[in-house]
Amino acid sequence: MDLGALNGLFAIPGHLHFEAGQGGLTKAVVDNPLATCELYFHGAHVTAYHPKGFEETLWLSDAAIFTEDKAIRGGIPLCWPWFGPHPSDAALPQHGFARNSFWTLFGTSVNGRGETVLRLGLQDSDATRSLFSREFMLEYVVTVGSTLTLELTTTNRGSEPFEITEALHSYFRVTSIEETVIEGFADKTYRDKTDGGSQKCQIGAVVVTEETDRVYDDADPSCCLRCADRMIEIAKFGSAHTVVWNPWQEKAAAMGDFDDDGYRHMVCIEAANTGEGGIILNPDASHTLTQRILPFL
Ligand code: TA6
Repeated sequence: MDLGALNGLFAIPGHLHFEAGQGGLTKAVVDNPLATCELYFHGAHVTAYHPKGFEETLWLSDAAIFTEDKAIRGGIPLCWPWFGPHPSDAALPQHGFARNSFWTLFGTSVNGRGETVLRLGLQDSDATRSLFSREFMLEYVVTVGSTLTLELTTTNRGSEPFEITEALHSYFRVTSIEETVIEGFADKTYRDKTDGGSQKCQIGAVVVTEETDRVYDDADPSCCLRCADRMIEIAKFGSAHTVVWNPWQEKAAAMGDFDDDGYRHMVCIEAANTGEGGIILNPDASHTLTQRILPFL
């Protein structure tokens, strides 16, 4: 659909319009009285969220690549229908294919709280079935206000049960990683992927002083990212795990789309259901993974 038709059908004056973004990829631009936000149809990828009166909440790499065959580095990539490497076929794309697919805009609206709501979908196709031989409907609802709410709903449209793993792979912007702590994981067990996946127990707040790649067994609804003079509450629902990741200097430098000192200004906190606790969906069943981002200082 061209931009003219898209704006004619779905733009909302005072809230939302559509334009060509980086790499010529189509993006939704939200600018309402509560916040601004950008979302690319490529990967249904939120790349910016800036509640009014606060700073930009998400980190986006200065070296991010905006092409249809690559996930955008930063913002909120969608990892689905598997998280990390494919469990049995290393040739398949890391983190699945949702973040590299072109999503369809189903609808836009303003809710009773004056928030802008975008509803996008991805349905199985020959392309997806070549990677994941299941019939599904994936719906993503993004609600933009003084809180950013992300709801990713999987529905099994086939006749057999299937299992997924997934994550809302949110990259948060921090003033400096050295001044950053993440509260809410004390006494929780986690698997340390930088140490062979060994199981450990979190003592106190999470601080990042080296490559960090942890999967917390954490069904609790919220944690708090605190950096210098900023605080963000990160809540979640329908998620058995929270992933905390920072590649640190060497791994960041090895990624062409990750600016070299970017690791000092970001940390990923991801609502997830990872390999050890995938979601099994029977025919016609649905599951929703939700993350809610609330900057409050
Ligand atoms: O969420 C953490 C993680 O699984 C890390 O192991 C690292 O691979 C990161 O995701 C980024 O993955 P990507 O494929 O986006 O480079």
